[in-house]
Amino acid sequence: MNVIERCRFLAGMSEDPGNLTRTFLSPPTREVHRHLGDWMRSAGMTVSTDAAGNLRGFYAALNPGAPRLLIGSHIDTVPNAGAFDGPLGVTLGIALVEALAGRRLPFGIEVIAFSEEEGVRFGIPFIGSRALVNAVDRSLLATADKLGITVEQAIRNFGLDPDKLPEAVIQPKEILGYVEFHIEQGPVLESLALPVGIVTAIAGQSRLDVVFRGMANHAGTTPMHLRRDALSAAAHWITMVEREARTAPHLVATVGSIEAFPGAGNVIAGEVRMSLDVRHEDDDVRRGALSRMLAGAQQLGAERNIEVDWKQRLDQASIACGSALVATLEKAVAAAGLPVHRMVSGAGHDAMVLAGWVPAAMLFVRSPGAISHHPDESVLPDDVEAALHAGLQFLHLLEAHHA
Ligand code: HGY
Ligand code: MN
Ligand code: MN
Repeated sequence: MNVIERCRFLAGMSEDPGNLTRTFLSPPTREVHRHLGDWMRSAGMTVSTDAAGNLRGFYAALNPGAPRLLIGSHIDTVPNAGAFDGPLGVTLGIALVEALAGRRLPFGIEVIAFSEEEGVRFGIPFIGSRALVNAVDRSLLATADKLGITVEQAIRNFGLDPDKLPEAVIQPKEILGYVEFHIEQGPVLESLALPVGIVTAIAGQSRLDVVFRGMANHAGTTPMHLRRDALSAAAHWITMVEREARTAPHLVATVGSIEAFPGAGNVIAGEVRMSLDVRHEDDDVRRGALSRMLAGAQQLGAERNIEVDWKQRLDQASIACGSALVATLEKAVAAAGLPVHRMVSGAGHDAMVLAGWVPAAMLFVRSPGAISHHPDESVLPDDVEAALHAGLQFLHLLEAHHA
């Protein structure tokens, strides 16, 4: 199977029959590990699973003790996902090692399938890559999902030992850097008719849980002026969030999930629980917009006698990707005969977690129709070939540099 066939094959491993949903260490993850592990071993890698559930394939260097290059991405998905967001970066990493056909380099290669990047199950993203930078702390381990299962328990349920998390941590002096191949998940490369793009920065993101509390009451007997309707207040606030997000270029804000309680058609909603996701490559712009959105919620609450509460789940600073590693990736793209286009990522990636510890570089692959986080997400075979070619040039340039 080629890279695309492998991604589509893995997409059949889901916790929801009929669509692709694979959250942190859910049962289908074990099947994905089995197939990735087989492909890694047949490419000459030794395979292990760390205490955060990251599957790690190691391709030894010519000389023991040489540094290693990390190539990775995530294998968890959003609900009803596409086949390529995450798995493309892992299967491309394996394909690069396969292309070496047993030839050893002056550095090792570690291909990593991160266990969790989307943040779907626990509301906190990057659990897999956080383990590599020693950022899975007690409070994260104690975070519970909707069923009350904590991250720690999910790790144990998968047969892993959270006490071994320190063994997952990388030593920066042993690492050349981290490179992640990823679909762009946006319209830029397609609009420019380009196959690949070099990521120069990854937008920062704020993720919150927001609650509006009014009072449930009878839909038929409660006059409009006597209501404390949490859902109509939330509706006003969501349009306020959208209006605020339109005030600055590249600023985006999304209320992606909303639950109304008690959730009956003949009962005024007494409580509404929403998510809020705000992003921008400039952290001041993002945080400024967020504080105006929250002030707007409080203003609405005061006007409508609605209690407003929120819990910040994530404040992930934006990162710039400008290391020598990125310059080498640019040279590799040019050496592969491809146009070099630099761009910002609106989506978050494991690279932003690792960038705090080691040089990180990302190569985007065009997303046809700019569709992602959707079953129609796809990639073009020629673009995957181009990414593979650039990846091999990248290894070649690193080899020359470290010979
Ligand atoms: O939401 C994101 O930015 C990514 O898909 N985790
Ligand atoms: Mn992704
Ligand atoms: Mn994603």
